[in-house]
Order: sequence, then structure tokens, then C-alpha cells
Amino acid sequence: MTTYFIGDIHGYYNEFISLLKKIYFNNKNDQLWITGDLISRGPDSKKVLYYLYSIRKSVKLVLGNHDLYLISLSLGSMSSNINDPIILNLLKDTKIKFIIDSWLKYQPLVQYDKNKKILMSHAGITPQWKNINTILSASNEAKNIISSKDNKIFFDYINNEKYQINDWKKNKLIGFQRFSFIINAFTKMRYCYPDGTLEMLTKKAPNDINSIILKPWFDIPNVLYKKYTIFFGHWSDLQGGGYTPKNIIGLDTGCCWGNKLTIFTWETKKFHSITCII
Ligand SMILES: [Mn+2]
Repeated sequence: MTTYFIGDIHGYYNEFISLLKKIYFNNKNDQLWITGDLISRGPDSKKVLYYLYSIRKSVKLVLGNHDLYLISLSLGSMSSNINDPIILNLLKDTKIKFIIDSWLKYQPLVQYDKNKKILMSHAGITPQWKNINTILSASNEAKNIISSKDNKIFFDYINNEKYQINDWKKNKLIGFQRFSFIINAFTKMRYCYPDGTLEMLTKKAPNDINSIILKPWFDIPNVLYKKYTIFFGHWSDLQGGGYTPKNIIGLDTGCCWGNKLTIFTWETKKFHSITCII
């Protein structure tokens, strides 16, 4: 069995399949970890979801912000920032609705392998969480809400830009605010203030920003950053910048901006990429 990690696919089905062929991925034997953001932007979001659902037994997935937008809109939670025509179009397909309701909405926000000492989430691991149990239970709490009935009200809250919670308040948050922080930490974070509170607007790479206050999340001290290999996606502007420590691996190499889709092989520690045609 080989263990692969792939970055944000964003609907680039042809490139995704070509990359799997290039590494001889075999869904009967191998395992495919995916950093989330399966859909939007690219031309074939529907085919990506159909295919992943068909090989779901060999997939270890985390939800990205775009996947959450899809779930939001499937519940009828409308917000100006998520009324993406690609997503609205996807929801006209009954098989896609079925895949969301029976599989996608049950996916976690973090994946963890205790033996290999691996953590993976869409945006990374916030410096405010310094304990593996906090991380796993936060993911579980959010997963329970995302997959429950009557959850539209939670999505309405997190999709409202007025309520962006960026401070965990040492585990004192409750209700909507707690849910909002968990979603922001796992799926939207890039930069943090020196005390670890999240800043989610700045997207550029560290060399291209003017702030002397903001730091990438992985540059704020956290004992977990030394103990685990951490895979994340979400931040395509980091590509090739050599910003992260060796054991913190950003896999979103910007396929949806005409750059690359990247896969990492755990056993050989090798990267393979394919350029995406947009
Ligand atoms: Mn993302």
C-alpha cells in the first residue's frame, strides 16, 4: 500500500486523473489523502465528486471552504460570497445531492494518523490549539453540526461576514461563535497575529506583504508543529516559496490559477506535479 497526499483539486478532473496515472495510483491498494476544496473554479467539479465517491473507501478527505459552500447552498443557506454559479449548477444534479447527503457532509475537518504522526486539514493547524485531543474534538463537534438536521442556522451564521470569530478564547467559546472559530481555523486561516488570533483576509505570500505584525500560522510557536507532519492546502500563493518547515507541507500549488496540481508520496517523500490548463 502506498499513501498519497494531494492538494486542492478545484474541479480539474482531467489533470487529477492524469496525475493519478502518472504515479500508478491503485484504488484497491493505495490510500489517497486530499486537502479539500474538491470543487469550484475548474471545468469538471461534477466528475471529481463522482469519481471520489466511487473510490471513497480509499479516500481520506478533509472539507475545504469551497466544499462547505457547496454544503451550505445545498441547505439553502444563501450569502453573497458563496452564490458561485458553478456550485449552483452542481446542485441541479440529483446524484451530486445524493453524494453530499450520504458522503460529503460526513467528512471531517482534520485527518490524523497516530502511527505515522500525520495531521491534515484544509488550512492548517491553528497555533491556538496545542493539544491533539482539542483538535480532534473540535473537528468532531463541527462534523456533528455539519451532518445534523436543522443545521442551516449554523451555516447562515458562518457565512455572514459580520461574524468572523478569530479567537478560541482558550476553549471558552460556545454555540455559533465556537462553530465559527472551528470552521475558520480549519478551513480559512492563513496569517495570524503574534498572539495566534486569526487574520483571514490577507492571501499573498509572506515575501509580498507589508505587515510586520502578521505571521503565517506555521511561524507562530506551537509544540505540535515539531511533533507531527502537517499537510494542508488552501494557500496557493505559498507555492515554491520555501516558507514552511520541512515537516509542514503545503500542497495547494495553484492548479486553478494555471499552475500545478501536486501529489506527495509518503513512502518515497517525492512530489509529482502536473500543470493545469485553464
Ligand atoms: Mn480553500
